[in-house]
Amino acid sequence: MQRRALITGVTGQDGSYLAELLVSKGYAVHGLRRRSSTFGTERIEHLIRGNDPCVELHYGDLSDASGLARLIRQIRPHEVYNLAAQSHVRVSFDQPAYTADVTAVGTLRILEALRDVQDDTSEQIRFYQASSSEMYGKVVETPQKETTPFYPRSPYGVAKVYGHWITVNYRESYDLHASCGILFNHESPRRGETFVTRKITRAAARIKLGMQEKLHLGNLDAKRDWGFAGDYVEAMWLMLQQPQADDYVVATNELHTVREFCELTFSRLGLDYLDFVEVDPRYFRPAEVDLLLGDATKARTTLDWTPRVSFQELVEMMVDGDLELARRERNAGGDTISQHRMVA
Ligand code: NAP
Ligand code: G4F
Repeated sequence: MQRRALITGVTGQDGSYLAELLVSKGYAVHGLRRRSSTFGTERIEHLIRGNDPCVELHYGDLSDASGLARLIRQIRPHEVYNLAAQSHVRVSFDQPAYTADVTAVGTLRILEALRDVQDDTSEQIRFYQASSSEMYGKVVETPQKETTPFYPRSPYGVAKVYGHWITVNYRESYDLHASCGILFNHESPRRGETFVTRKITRAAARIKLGMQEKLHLGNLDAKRDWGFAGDYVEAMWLMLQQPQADDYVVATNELHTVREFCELTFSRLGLDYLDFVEVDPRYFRPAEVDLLLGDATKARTTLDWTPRVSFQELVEMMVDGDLELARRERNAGGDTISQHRMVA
């Protein structure tokens, strides 16, 4: 029988890579999309268009409990991947209540729908929760692993801690097959344009082509463990193939600063970042996460998962993608960036 999967957040970076992976494995893939005045499906156009689309989209929102319950009853998925979230840390300081409603309570709404439908189905539905290294925040040990205590530093991080623990609680209370992937930062050419890596590669490519003069950033000394999103969605799928649900750190165990990301990006284009990058305090956060470094030993030994794309390859992939995009924009004679002065 063909397995059915439901992905919330299918229009986002990870949702698009996960949908591709599940389609390649023969799943019937369903995706939750929220209503917007624009299409918002750029990352998955190749999966939803044509006579025989690979992914079926359904309108819904993590704030709408009854809609989520109805959808889950209708699809009866074998696997549910909860990737939807207000996922921007800086924005969560501006929209803390909204972030809590979607990123924290939204997870509970899905778990409640699963708990109800689980009672009248013979097969156990498997659930994946997108937990985050941001939960470690002001880290109490390095590297961080599954047993490291959480100390979140943003409304987003706090909301993710709730989503994490409510998932663990439903696993222990109702025998749900519910797993949390504690994923460290992962990027790609499909990364949202206001996350720091994509902001850098996008701006550097435009600077190279004379379409932009400067790049304004916040804390250049922040350290992160950056991997490739395409590698990380494989870990999500592997977690749901295990006989027992559990929680796993997914990371590269390599540390780099924002400054290093700038250096590599600009040098790929034959430029020196010092000539173009300016620090703008508007991009500082009320509370910063200085360092995140993950220990993915458990994912490596239990899931047989290892990252394939190196840091250097990731930067090159993103720079090359954005150079191509900037060329297309220039040739079309337009400037499609409307948000590069937004504070995020
Ligand atoms: P992303 O690109 O920002 O995608 C977020 C997705 O959630 C989008 O599809 C978005 O829809 C959807 N969404 C937002 N609010 C919603 C709502 N109220 N109802 C339904 N859908 C909603 O994020 P990502 O980088 O792919 O990350 C995927 C998940 O992993 C997120 O939960 C994120 O917090 C978590 N995570 C990410 C990382 C990372 O480094 N990327 C690391 C750890 C954890 P629109 O397209 O309409 O905006
Ligand atoms: O790219 P960022 O916005 O990612 P951040 O805050 O680490 O969050 C991302 O990773 C989390 C996993 O740990 C996810 F859960 C979350 O959903 C998201 O995907 O910022 C990275 C670092 C920060 O320290 C920030 O202060 O870069 C620093 N930074 C410096 N200048 C900047 C900027 N970040 C942004 N977005 N914009 C800047 O101009």
